[in-house]
Amino acid sequence: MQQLTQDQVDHFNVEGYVILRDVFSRSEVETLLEAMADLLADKKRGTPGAGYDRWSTEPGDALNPHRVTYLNDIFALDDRLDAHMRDPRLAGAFCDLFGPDLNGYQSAAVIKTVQLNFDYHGWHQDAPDYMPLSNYKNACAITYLGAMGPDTGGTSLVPRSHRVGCLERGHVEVEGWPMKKRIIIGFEEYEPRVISPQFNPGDVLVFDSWIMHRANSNYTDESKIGLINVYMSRDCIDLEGKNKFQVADLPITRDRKVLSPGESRLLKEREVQARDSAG
Ligand SMILES: O=C(O)CCC(=O)C(=O)O
Repeated sequence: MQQLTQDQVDHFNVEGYVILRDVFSRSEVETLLEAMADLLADKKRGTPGAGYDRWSTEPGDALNPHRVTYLNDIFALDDRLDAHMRDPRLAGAFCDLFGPDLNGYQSAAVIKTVQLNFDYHGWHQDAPDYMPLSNYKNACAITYLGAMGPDTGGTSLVPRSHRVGCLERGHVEVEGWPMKKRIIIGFEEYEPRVISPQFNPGDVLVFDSWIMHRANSNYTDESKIGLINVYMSRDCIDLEGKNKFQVADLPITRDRKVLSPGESRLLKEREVQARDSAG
């Protein structure tokens, strides 16, 4: 079933993003928060596949006691998060954008810990990390599990910046900081066009992997969680096999039908074998 209106598809194509409001209900958000709380409870500093707050090693809040800032391949860690990645409202929206056959690219959580200055995360485009890809049909959905805005862990974007190509990237020292800040060289030109929407729990931001964006700081006393699902069209090929996540090349839909975890696994094995034997 079509999930996006033509206006929403056009908005994504022209602006490089679209905000979908109230996609997930309060109780669905609660379930996802419970899943994340279960995962975060035992993610002690140093766990592979996780990143941690670089400012503080003090205990965080009840939701995120070890101050995890990101966690990869969450679909493989909890059935509720696997089900979220396959939710027809997300997968269907991406089918409306990219066609009937989708593969996964990333399944992660970005967690803005309590009082996190996330400025170091910096302005960036995702695509330079993914390139070379065979086409542009690759984009990210963030599902917000809290009220998240400019200084409360939301996401800022530069509308229409997705078709300027990949800009040069850099890292700069900031006095007194324990880490370098990621930057886009020449970003000043785009700065006046930045938007920082307010998101409510259950809202979804879909954005093109070439758009300039930034994860915002969280100056509250509650961890704020965004679930990241990056999907791409099956014909968007990762030409150098750069993607080492477990979700890489995992079939999510075929002919718009959402596959079960078992169907996905089997099909991935078959498709990878067929590709390898074709050389
Ligand atoms: O968590 C966010 O607000 C943005 C995430 C982000 O920058 C990314 O996934 O590349």
